[in-house]
Amino acid sequence: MSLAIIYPNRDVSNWVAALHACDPTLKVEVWPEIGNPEDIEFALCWNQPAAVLQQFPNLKCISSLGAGVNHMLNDSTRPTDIPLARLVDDDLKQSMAEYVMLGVLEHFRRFKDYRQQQTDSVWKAQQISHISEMGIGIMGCGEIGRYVANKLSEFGFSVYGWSRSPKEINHIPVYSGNDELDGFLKKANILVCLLPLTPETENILNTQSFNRLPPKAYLINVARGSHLVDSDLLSALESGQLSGALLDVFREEPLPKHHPFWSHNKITITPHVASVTNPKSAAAQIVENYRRARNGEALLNIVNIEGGY
Ligand code: NDP
Ligand code: OXD
Repeated sequence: MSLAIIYPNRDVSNWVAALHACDPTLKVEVWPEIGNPEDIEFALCWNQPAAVLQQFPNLKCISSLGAGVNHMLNDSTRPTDIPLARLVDDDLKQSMAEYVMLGVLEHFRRFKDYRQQQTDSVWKAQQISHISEMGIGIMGCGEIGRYVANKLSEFGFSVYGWSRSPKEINHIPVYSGNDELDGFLKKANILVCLLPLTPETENILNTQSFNRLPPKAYLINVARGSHLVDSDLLSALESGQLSGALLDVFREEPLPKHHPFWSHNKITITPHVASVTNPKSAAAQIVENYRRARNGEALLNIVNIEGGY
């Protein structure tokens, strides 16, 4: 019996090594080189091709290779009677916190202006507000959002959260539900999207939301490209309602060469690298989940399929 890694067009030797470091006896197969499909009990997937999961009649668990599961839930060929798990991982949280902190500080300390000034040989100090006056709104206070919120708050920013259900995070005010969205947005000089992509959150970064933010707000989207209405971002940058954006995720990835975001001087682009799963740190929970699935025990980090995350 074995575990299959299904990650098309990727060298997954680091995953195989990390899984074997946790359990040298584990039989790992890498799709499409699967011996007997009946042996596969656990599928570890990222961007699996349609219908691939239907080949395995003895599957006991499907797991995302990342935190997000929208790619799995959108696969209409996924066997719906098999439980779905995802990754919750300390390295993933830390790495996301590094990325968001960098984006926040770069904007707050006006480094883009200084880069332009260097190009123009201009010596001029830019005005900045006090760190405590810089409101940062974190949309999505789950495993990653909560961690990022705490790091920014510890650093001295005024941090606000927004989630579906009410919750408490240390000294950070958390707004919840659609009724409290406007109250949350109006505090956010920098808006960070860390929501899962669901039917409720798709297109949530739109003109209406941007207009609720303080003027010249800054957007950081590290969640999914389909949270953002691309044309609404371009209009908000044009009008000055938004002063800039840092985008790590896009509706189509890789971002097509002709896309207007590439050449926009107020947009910074990274290629979906805000937080990349580290096999060495994530492998143990996968091996443990495989053990649990085989023994019929409750799985770790199970996805609420109805809720969409
Ligand atoms: P979680 O599932 O732990 O957290 C999701 C949060 O979003 C929860 O706080 C949840 O609220 C909130 N939420 C969900 N739906 C709504 C809604 N309709 N309205 C308001 N709040 C809502 O996810 P993670 O923190 O682990 O990951 C978040 C996302 O980050 C992933 O789904 C993925 O898309 C993205 N990601 C991106 C990476 C990158 O490199 N760019 C890397 C890793 C993740 P509640 O707490 O009430 O349930
Ligand atoms: C994830 C991602 O969801 O890398 O883990 O986007």
